[in-house]
Amino acid sequence: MTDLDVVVIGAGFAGIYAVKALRDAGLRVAALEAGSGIGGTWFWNCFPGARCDVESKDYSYSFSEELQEDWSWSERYPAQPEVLRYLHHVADRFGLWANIQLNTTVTSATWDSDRAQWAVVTADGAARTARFLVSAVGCLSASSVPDIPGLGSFGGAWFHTARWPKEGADFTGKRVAVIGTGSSGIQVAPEIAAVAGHLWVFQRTAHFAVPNRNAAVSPEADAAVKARYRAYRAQARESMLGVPLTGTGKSALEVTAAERAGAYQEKWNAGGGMPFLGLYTDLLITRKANDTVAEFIRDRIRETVTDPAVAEQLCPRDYPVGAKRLAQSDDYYAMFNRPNVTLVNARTSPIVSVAASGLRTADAFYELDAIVFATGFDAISGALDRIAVTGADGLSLKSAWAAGPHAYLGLMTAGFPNFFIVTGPGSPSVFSNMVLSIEQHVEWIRDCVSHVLGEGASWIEPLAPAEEAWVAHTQDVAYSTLFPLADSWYVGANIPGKAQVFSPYVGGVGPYRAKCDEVVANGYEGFALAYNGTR
Ligand code: N01
Repeated sequence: MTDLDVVVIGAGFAGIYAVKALRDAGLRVAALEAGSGIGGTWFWNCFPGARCDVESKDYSYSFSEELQEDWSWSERYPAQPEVLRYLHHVADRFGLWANIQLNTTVTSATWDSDRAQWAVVTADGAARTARFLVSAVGCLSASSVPDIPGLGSFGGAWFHTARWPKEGADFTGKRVAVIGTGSSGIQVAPEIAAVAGHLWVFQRTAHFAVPNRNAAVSPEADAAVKARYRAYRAQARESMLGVPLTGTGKSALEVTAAERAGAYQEKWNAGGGMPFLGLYTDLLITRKANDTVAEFIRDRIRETVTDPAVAEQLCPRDYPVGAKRLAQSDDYYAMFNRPNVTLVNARTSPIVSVAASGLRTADAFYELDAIVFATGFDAISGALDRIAVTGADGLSLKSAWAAGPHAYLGLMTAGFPNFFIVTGPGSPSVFSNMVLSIEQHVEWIRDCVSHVLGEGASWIEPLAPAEEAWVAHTQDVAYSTLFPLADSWYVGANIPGKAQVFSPYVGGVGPYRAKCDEVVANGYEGFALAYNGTR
């Protein structure tokens, strides 16, 4: 008998719910978590300004009506500490701590076909066996620091936003560089600018950002959400992004310029990225439609930033709005009006090296006390790449994914029996409200595990042709949109040498859920069960 029925890797939103769901299904389950606390992305990304860009009423579990009732969010867009408090509340409320092992980094997982089990080894040398392995490592957990010569010689302090020190960092009066202007850089820079002596923001690619308009959630608003939560959640599950949105249902090009401008302004005033992109049906489909919203945002940047030359540099031009994650901030662009903030063009003047006292670009040297890397992640496959996962016949996941990560329905990949990936490549994952997509995957996995056990089978794995057909479908859907037009982490373009494949499924969470349900209704179509260890 194996030590456990299921090993779950990670204890963020996905791992926590996997523990709850699998344990409730009567399985012996443990989540192994590298961090010293639960929370995953919300544990590691504790940098100042870290805040969710999905509304709290959406970015929360829906599996328990009692949980929904007894938790009240304080803000429309929750800040990192509140999300972490929520996850602690969930672990306490459902008694999950006994099934979670912290400070436990999984280093390898090896499938044994003879025994029909996984052997999971952790950094402390301990080994556990389990029939099923569930990856809940997250899409954005392997942080990426660019390989800049001389970084080791830097005499000041340096940080990565996704490995922020728990004790915090004091930038008061300091000379600070922020490198990177994606969602993380856009959130952290204004916080640093507020206290720093001087802040240089190194921008390689300008990024679109829209306002948050964050606000406290009043008791009345909280009660109103709770009064119709069940119907609201049902709507979310059928939606495109996992959040009910009210768009116009029209093409951006079929309305007048004045009507469009009015609609964009309304969304700008209301705040939030998803409502913006859902406004017209073709904003993410045709460049001409997208250009209308791009120009609207560029106009707001020009209106906000007083130095016209700086404003122009902050105007993104290289990619369609939304093809990189639309950032949200109420103060990022205005920050450039502060006398202690300088924008550095790291495209025309790339960073070349770091020395003891600062950072050198192609044409200047910046004396610094601290460097903050907001340079993102080896996304989607990076965290699994850092674990030696070996499937049947000695096949390593790294080699199976050498040409880019892939999985049937984003859930399982051929050659890796009884191995499930929560929000894996080929699922809506990062193109949706992650919590909703996590719940759907965890419930699907729980039911699949119960099915395998109920059938008396040794294992389940996808058939290669089914996986290939799904991957081809995800590509077709992606390439009918504007998403692949950006050099983004969605395609792996941010990691030098990484194979570039657009892996998330952008066809919408509603259609995706229907497909997953249909596969089950058709007797796990595209999957094969093995009996008595025979493939
Ligand atoms: O990372 P990114 P992120 N020299 O990859 C730059 C989620 N998230 O951590 O675009 C100079 O988006 C790079 O430049 P370029 C969200 O899904 C959510 O900000 O490659 N610059 C880019 O500007 C998001 O999309 C929230 O030219 C270098 C930046 O670093 C995802 O996480 C908050 C460089 C990286 O941007 C990732 O966001 C935070 C170099 N050598 C994150 N290397 C919320 O919920 C990289 N860059 C709000």
